[in-house]
Amino acid sequence: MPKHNADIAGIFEEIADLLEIQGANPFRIRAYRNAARILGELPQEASRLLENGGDLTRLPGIGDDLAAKIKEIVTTGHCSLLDRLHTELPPAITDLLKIPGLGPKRVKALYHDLDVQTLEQLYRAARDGRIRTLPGFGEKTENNILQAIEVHANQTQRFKLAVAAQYADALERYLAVTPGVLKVTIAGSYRRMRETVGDLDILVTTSTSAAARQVVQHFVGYDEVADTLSAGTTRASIILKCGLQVDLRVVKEESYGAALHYLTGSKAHNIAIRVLAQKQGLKINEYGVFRNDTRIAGETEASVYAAVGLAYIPPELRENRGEIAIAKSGKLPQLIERKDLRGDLHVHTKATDGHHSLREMALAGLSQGFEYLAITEHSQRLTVAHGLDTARLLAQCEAIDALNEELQGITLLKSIEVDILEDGRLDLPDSALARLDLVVAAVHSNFNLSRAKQTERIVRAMQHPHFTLLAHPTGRLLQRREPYDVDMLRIIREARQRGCFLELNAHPERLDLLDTHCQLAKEEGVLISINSDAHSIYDFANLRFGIGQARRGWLEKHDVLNTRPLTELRSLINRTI
Ligand code: DGT
Ligand code: CA
Ligand code: CA
Repeated sequence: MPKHNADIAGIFEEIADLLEIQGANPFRIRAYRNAARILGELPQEASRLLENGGDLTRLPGIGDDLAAKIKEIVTTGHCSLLDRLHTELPPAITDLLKIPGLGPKRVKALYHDLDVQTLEQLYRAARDGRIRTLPGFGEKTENNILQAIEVHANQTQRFKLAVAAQYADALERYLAVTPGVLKVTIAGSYRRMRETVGDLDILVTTSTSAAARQVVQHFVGYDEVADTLSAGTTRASIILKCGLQVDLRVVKEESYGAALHYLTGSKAHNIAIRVLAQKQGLKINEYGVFRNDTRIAGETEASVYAAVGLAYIPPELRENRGEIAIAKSGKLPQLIERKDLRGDLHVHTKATDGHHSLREMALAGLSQGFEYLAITEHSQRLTVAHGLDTARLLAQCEAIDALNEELQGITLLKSIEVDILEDGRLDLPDSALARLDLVVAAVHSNFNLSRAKQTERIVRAMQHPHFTLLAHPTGRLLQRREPYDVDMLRIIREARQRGCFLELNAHPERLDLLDTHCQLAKEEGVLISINSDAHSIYDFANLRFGIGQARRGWLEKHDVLNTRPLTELRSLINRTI
């Protein structure tokens, strides 16, 4: 029975997709998409809110009808509207949406005009050149579809980190209260904070073998289990109803560190460590570090690293990307932590497509321990988000000035998330931008320009005297839209030359910049701003994933712009070049 917010959000997304394929009223479709987003970002489980007698209609964007649907899903595990839509449309139609580049609008055209209902039929239609005949498709799109189907066929499903986190947190709580359990730790790519995970790997410690067997039984008895792949005395594998696989490993306390190190990976890191150990006449496995047959380490991860002459390497660095050599030299970075952030430079409000007022966002920022928030609404070109024109922007500036007079402990900075137009101009006049504390700029259109043109477009935007920060620099949406083709090194170097900054957007679908680009920016001396892109007071919770990504990119406190106190920030964002 689906209980987690991610399950309910998934149902609402599917409803929105199916309604759009049917050609339903756009407002109705949008309501489901908004609700899915709100649920996806809600820190508390909706099912628990209901259990405690909470009122779902108090959540932004959730009216009586949606609240009733959430309740129906939580209590029955079904949504009758979705069941009905499934009978009205071909069963495999949603598979088509998994092909990058195919949204509900295109699927609607393929279905209504070419009667394409399955991936197989899509493939044949593309191969036979029928797709290019549809209005708005063309030969290039047809070729892209063909390629995408081939890639899709070779891919196994991965889960976004934030989605996996909901299942991981619940399972962790469930196992933690199982009799005989001492420690529960989620290892694997999840612990390394990879942006997507293939499966979850859970490590549990017990003091006896009998307790271990009991934990395995308890694990396979979890009520979200759809299928048990294997269940032994110290290990088991299950598939949850959402399709996520979970592997369990139970060990004794004395092996905790060695087992955790093994299960955390990455495989490449593990292999490199094992080779290093062999050179020193040591053997490493899940049970410990051994010299001949004597165990010399294994109770903690730190003891494992120390046994091979290394400092403790944080999980996010364990990708065999140079971390072992650096650990040997004792110069590992002091990775950034959530508590180092003093503000957020990308925040929306109700004035455009956010859900809360300036005041509500300010108070939420304050409760995050922040000293400042930059208010960054969309600009006029983004009509779907009711982007601000000059007059509305200036009105908001006045509202911010007034609120700043009144607020204690937090300062709102006047800003904008201005569109970068196709030719690199910004979507508001200089006179308006000059009034702001900083200008955040982003690409929201023309994603398919050539590499040279896209790079030139962004570089031109950065040359604008008021430009401060490039938001979500690659534009990718995880599993939905590939990054646009740009020369990131050139952009990073331009930023350094002009005193600009790049964002690491912490939204779970973006996580943009990528980790390797963060590392590049650090090497080139360009500061990164880790921002939530909050559209509601709940979204600051997403910073956790941005911090994970930043740590994977080797970033330290001093590499991050929004760790600076306000006065220092002000002098950094005050462009002189
Ligand atoms: P995923 O699940 O695809 O997102 O990635 P991981 O890293 O969680 O990989 P997974 O679940 O296949 O295995 C969990 C950990 O177990 C992995 O990070 C390292 C360790 N491991 C798996 N296979 C091997 C292996 O062949 N050799 C070594 N040394 N370690 C392995
Ligand atoms: Ca895994
Ligand atoms: Ca696994």
